[in-house]
Amino acid sequence: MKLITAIINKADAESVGDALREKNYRFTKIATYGGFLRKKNMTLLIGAQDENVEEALEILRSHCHERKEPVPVVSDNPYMPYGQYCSDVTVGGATVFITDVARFERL
Ligand code: 2BA
Repeated sequence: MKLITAIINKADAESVGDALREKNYRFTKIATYGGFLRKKNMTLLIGAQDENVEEALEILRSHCHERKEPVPVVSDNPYMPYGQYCSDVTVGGATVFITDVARFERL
């Protein structure tokens, strides 16, 4: 068994959840924050059998989209006050960690 930890955009969470439910995956959604942008994102914990991992990743791949997010440009230049100029970073589709589950119990 594997634990798939997927950090996704909040905006994609509903459609990913629907698609996972449709295929009978069990998962937990946690409201999280990105350390860099400090914006809300969503983390999914998906416990999946080894043979289902690729299908779960395919669901994430097809429902999680890249987005551009503005980041304020930091500059020493007094003519560029903080927050007035922005640059874009590309966020997502999904940041995924796959780990082996040593033991799984529902008590
Ligand atoms: P954030 O930490 O808010 O990062 C949002 C986006 O900002 C990142 O998108 C990346 O494009 C950029 N970014 C992050 N750190 C950066 C840095 N030090 N310098 C320049 N640009 C930086 P993604 O890579 O798609 O990550 C989306 C979210 O996934 C992250 O939100 C964070 O919550 C999570 N994440 C990404 N990599 C992670 C990791 N190695 N460990 C834990 N969480 C991670």
